[in-house]
Amino acid sequence: MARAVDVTTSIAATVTRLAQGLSVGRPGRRPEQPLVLYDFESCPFCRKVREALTTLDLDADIRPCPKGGHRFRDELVERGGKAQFPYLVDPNSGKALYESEDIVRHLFAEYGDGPPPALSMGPFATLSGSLASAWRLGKGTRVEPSKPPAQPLELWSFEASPFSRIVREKLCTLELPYRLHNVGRGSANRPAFLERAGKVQVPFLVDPNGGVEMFESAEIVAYLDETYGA
Ligand SMILES: N[C@@H](CCC(=O)N[C@@H](CS)C(=O)NCC(=O)O)C(=O)O
Repeated sequence: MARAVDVTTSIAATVTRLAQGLSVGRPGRRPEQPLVLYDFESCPFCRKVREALTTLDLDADIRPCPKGGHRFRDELVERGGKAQFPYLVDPNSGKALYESEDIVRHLFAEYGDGPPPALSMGPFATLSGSLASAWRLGKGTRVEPSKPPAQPLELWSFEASPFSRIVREKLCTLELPYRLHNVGRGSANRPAFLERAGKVQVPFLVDPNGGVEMFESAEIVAYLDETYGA
């Protein structure tokens, strides 16, 4: 996909979801242990959960499960019993959940200070989330052959960021696990991010396997393809 089309359709996806997953809103207590999410980027149900993670300013360990992949799909089936996405594991509450709206309700109940926003739930969220994926012409859906990293990567991002989406899609199709650091507008994590990265700009990728730190989405995608694409 030409770069201009790539960026324009990613912006269209954000607009189609009315910029859900842009800002932090009413976060509550913080989890002690990291949340784990099995998802794939283009899934509209998974999008609802990722938007909630940004709204609640929560990090998560992402286990990408693109269609045709085995690296984490097989692990999920062993863990939960079926290949259905999203699936959230919350070691803090001892809960593991399939249904997206159950997951969003759980996240707001445990880590929020109020109910989920109306736009984050229901048929409108599913429909607009599907339309958002349609703009992306299937990106972040099907597996591409890849080599597994020895250690998970780290990505600073927020759900509505058009440039971060392009990187998340590539991490997804290559089945590369990563710690997602959400730094939406108003995030309490932004000062630490500024300290760590030198500026507040997303996406920001850290690959501990190669000692690599990068900002630019097109360069990150090229790096991931070169390093992990088979
Ligand atoms: N009601 C479920 C629907 C989840 C769902 O249908 N997920 C699709 C992906 S969008 C799925 O798991 N498909 C199986 C697959 O991709 O193999 C929810 O809200 O979580």
